[in-house]
Amino acid sequence: MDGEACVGYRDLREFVVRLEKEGELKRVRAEVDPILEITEVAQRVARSKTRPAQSVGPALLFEKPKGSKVPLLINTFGSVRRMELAFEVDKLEDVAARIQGFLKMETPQGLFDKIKMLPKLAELGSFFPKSVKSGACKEVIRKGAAVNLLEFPILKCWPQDGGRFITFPLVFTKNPETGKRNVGMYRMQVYDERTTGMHWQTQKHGAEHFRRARASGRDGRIDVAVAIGADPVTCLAGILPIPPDLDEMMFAGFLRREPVEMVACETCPLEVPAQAEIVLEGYVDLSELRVEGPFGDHTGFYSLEGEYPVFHVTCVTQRRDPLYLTTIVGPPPQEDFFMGHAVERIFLPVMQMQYPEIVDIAMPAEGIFHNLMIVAIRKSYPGHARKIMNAIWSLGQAMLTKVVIVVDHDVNVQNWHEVTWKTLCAIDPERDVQFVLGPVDTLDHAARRQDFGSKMGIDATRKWASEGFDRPWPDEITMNEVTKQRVNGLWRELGLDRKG
Ligand SMILES: Cc1cc2nc3c(=O)[nH]c(=O)nc-3n(C[C@H](O)[C@H](O)[C@H](O)COP(=O)(O)O)c2cc1C
Ligand SMILES: [Mn+2]
Repeated sequence: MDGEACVGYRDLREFVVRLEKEGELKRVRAEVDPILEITEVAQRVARSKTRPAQSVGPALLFEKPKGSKVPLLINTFGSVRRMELAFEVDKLEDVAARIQGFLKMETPQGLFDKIKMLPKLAELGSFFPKSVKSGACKEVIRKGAAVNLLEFPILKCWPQDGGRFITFPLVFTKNPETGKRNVGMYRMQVYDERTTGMHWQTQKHGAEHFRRARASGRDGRIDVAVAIGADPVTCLAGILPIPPDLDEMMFAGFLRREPVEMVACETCPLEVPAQAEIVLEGYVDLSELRVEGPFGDHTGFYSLEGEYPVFHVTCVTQRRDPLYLTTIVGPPPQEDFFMGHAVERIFLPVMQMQYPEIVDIAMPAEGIFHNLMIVAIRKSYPGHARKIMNAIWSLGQAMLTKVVIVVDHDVNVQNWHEVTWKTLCAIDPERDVQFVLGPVDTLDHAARRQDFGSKMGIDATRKWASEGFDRPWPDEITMNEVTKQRVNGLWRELGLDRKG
């Protein structure tokens, strides 16, 4: 396994120990209220004041959230460094390289090729989730009337929020037709001790399971289990934009280089990570919808109220001393920027596999992921930039991208200043902007309808004669080497170096 030892964190608390050792976590011993106060403290500590947000404040462990005996962990993944620690790599590109290694496995031709591939396939097989009989998440089991979500320090994040929200859940469902598992991170508004909202947006896999179950008229319910807090990679697996029916837990096993241990639920036929801190078991009634929201969202605005399914909790299993993992979204950049950034780095090779002309992509924090993607391509035929826009709009969750800017390969998309400068210089707006209609992000409050609206592509590549551009395209200004060398030689004599 890449010659590395298997040292996957077993659970969230092992990650906390590591973060503390690395100086990446601070404990808050004073009592702080999960109603708004924790948000304000976390914002002051964690928000970056500069851009690009490379390294910001530490993870915070609130030991005494007001009104609860359960400590609360937040901003756990809020820096590139902590993301690297979570994946146990020196840089996120190392994760991408491992994925690329697997994608590059070509279909074997002869017997020898097949044999050569076996170790890789065996390695892949060794990452499949492992069913275990029990686990730490079963230390305490409460059923029925003994269930009380209000014992947990669930945040009310922002003043106009409709209530308290569980913000870092792993929501487990099964496709009612194929039986395949899905895990998604969908926020859950707490209505009372045993009921929450289930905010799976319409294009997400959980929502699809719900619709399939409804269509087949099963007994009026779909089983749902929710895990809160597990080893860091498993926690992050809920946000991975992978195809439907590809198991997020398998992917998590691959990323952490060790299978995720799964244990059967007490009251429903689902499995959850055995090392989770807290597990909520229950069901979503197929005929029930309830008003959810408003919620201060990662757009930096409140998501409006909407009708969403309702999750009924029938059983809670947890550790004796659970940690409650949560996060806050709000005006960018927040912790979720680093989650999205990790996803961007890790999935770039997957995109390049299908579209090798893609040199790099960037999703700046202010674009909230779905509002803006900048793509650099090695352009090789007329209309190439438009082909890539359409490719982006046909990919998994990237289909929701409101604005796609396509630039030439020599533009550094990680440098927003350079992108702005060169994009604005490269366009004749009427000619180079393209609009399409299609699915848009549920959180897009400006779209003409929820989930449906227009998207814009900007072709900011150099225009070619074969694209009907009949003027010369100017060169970018740079100094020639001869002059640079001459001035290098003169430099000391000029006495222009700044002191101190
Ligand atoms: C902090 C955070 C909160 C999120 N909240 C929601 C949510 O409430 N509803 C939703 O549909 N997606 C939400 N997402 C995005 C999904 O987790 C993401 O799209 C994921 O890939 C969905 O899984 P799926 O593709 O299996 O449906 C959130 C992501 C993050 C990082
Ligand atoms: Mn999925």
